[in-house]
Parts: sequence; structure tokens; C-alpha cells
Amino acid sequence: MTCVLVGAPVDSGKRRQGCKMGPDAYRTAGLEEALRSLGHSVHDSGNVVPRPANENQDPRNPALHALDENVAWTEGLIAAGEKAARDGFPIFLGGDHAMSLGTIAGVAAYAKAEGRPLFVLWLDAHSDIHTPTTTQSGNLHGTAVAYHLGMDGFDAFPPLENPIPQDHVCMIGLRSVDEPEHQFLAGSDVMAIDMRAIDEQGITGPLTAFLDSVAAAGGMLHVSLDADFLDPSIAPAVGTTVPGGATFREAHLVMELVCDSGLATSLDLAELNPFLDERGKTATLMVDLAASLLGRRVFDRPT
Ligand code: NNH
Ligand code: MN
Ligand code: MN
Ligand code: MN
Repeated sequence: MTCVLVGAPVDSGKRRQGCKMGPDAYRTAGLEEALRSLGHSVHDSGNVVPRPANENQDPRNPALHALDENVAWTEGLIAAGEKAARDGFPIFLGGDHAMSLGTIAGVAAYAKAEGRPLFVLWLDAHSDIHTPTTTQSGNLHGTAVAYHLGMDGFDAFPPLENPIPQDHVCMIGLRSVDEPEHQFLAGSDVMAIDMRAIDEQGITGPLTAFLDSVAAAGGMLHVSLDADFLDPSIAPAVGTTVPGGATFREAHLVMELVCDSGLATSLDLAELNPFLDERGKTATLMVDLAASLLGRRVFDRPT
């Protein structure tokens, strides 16, 4: 398979800076070499450069941070994402999670052209299902899922031709969900698996049920990995750490199960802030997780 690396140094989705260094941290941590050692060919398409942004504000919510910069990134990543999906398996090197406003719309455009439904596996401490009207922080990295579900309030962003149905989204790792997000999720068909559910049931059951639904629909699967899905003890390089996250093995198991399903078609690596890392440990773990998704195994298992 051909992996297409797309640098998405988005840093406008929140105030604290540093995610712009993410793509080069993944390159430094050896992503390309790891993928080649698995037998994949790799094309690094470099970093996306968005159009210049205006300083405009949304009069309905002047607290929104860097609205037009996020719109510009969304436009740029839609184009880059659609092209990368045509050329192979896109791996989007973030960048904060506002990157996914664009990356998912890009692969969705490709999926539509192929006549296949798109599913999203959202691995995150947060549900990122605010709209520009419900967000209290004004940070647009907390809104990508709402955009893709076609929720109201995204008038400044490119209109989506085919919003993703709620039951095509599975969230795993939740442990920081704001009240408006919780209210929406509780009445929705989004499959939301919080850390307590993982504590009680493990990850395999609910994830396998979701993957079975993707397979039954002949779907494509975009995996969006927020570094704060992981427990901060193993992944300190995040601006918004939340205790009680996925362990090393839980995270690898998710990747291994998705790999075995053969369903994944694209991947986001989001929210890594190398400025906060400890000797590259978070960047290295994210690269290892990408390698697990793309076939790395410690032991070959009999099938
Ligand atoms: N829900 C919070 C907000 O909207 C936090 C979002 N932060 C994230 N999302 N890191 O993954 O600001
Ligand atoms: Mn996120
Ligand atoms: Mn998060
Ligand atoms: Mn609930």
C-alpha cells in the first residue's frame, strides 16, 4: 500500500501554541522508516500551506478564536485530503484537532466519488462535538465532529455535500465532555464509549461491534487519533491532558483490531505539542500506534 503523508501544522484550533511543530516531530520520530519497514511505500507530500487568513470575527460569537485561519486550513486540507485519498492511504500529520474539520471533509469527498459511505473512529478524551455557537472556550479544535454531522453554526466553513450519519461515528476514550456536548450525545446515535465503559467491558467488544457495522456497509473508515486519548503518563505532550486515559496496551489493541479488520482508509495524528514532550516520547508513541494500525506486530498470530 502507498501511504501518503500530509503535513497539517494547524495551530489555530486553540490558544496554546506548539502543534505547528507536530509534522516534523513525526518525521523526526521515524514515521516514514517505520512504514517502509512494514512493506509500504511512502510519499511525503510535505506540509499544506493554507491561504492567508483575515482577522474577521463571527459577530454571533466574537469569542471564537482565529475563525478565518481555521476556515483557511479547512479549505486547504479538504483539497489535500481528497487528493491524498486518491493517491493512497492518507496519514495527516497534525496539528491540533481543528485539522479534522478539513481532513475528514477531504476523505469524505473521495468516499462520495467512490460511492462508499464514510465512517469515523474518534479516539479522544473529548467529544469535539461543540458548534461555533455552543463552544464556551471559543477553541475550534473542539468542533470537528459537529461539523461533519452537519450541525448548525458552521456557516463560515465550506458547506458539506454529504454530512456523516450519526451512527457512522464511534468515539472511544471519552472522559471530558462539556454539558452541551453531553446533551447532544445523549439524544444521538453516535456510539460514545467513555473510559468507564472501557474499565468495565474492555475495548474489544464495543469496537468490534462498530467495525462489523462498517464492514456490513462496505464503508471506508477514517481513524482520528487525538494524543490526549492516551493517558498523560505515557503521552505528556498535549495541551489538554486529562487523567485516566487509555493505557499503552489499550491504545495498541485498538490499532491492532482496526488493522485486522482491514477497514481503515485514512488516519489523523492530532494534538501532539512537541514543545511539551519529554525527549520525544509522545511523538514516538504516536508513530508506533500508526505502525500498529498499518500492520506492525510483535508476534505473528495464527489466524
Ligand atoms: N471541550 C473543550 C473545548 O471545547 C476541550 C476540547 N479540547 C480538546 N479536544 N483537546 O480534543 O474547549
Ligand atoms: Mn480532539
Ligand atoms: Mn482531546
Ligand atoms: Mn449521557
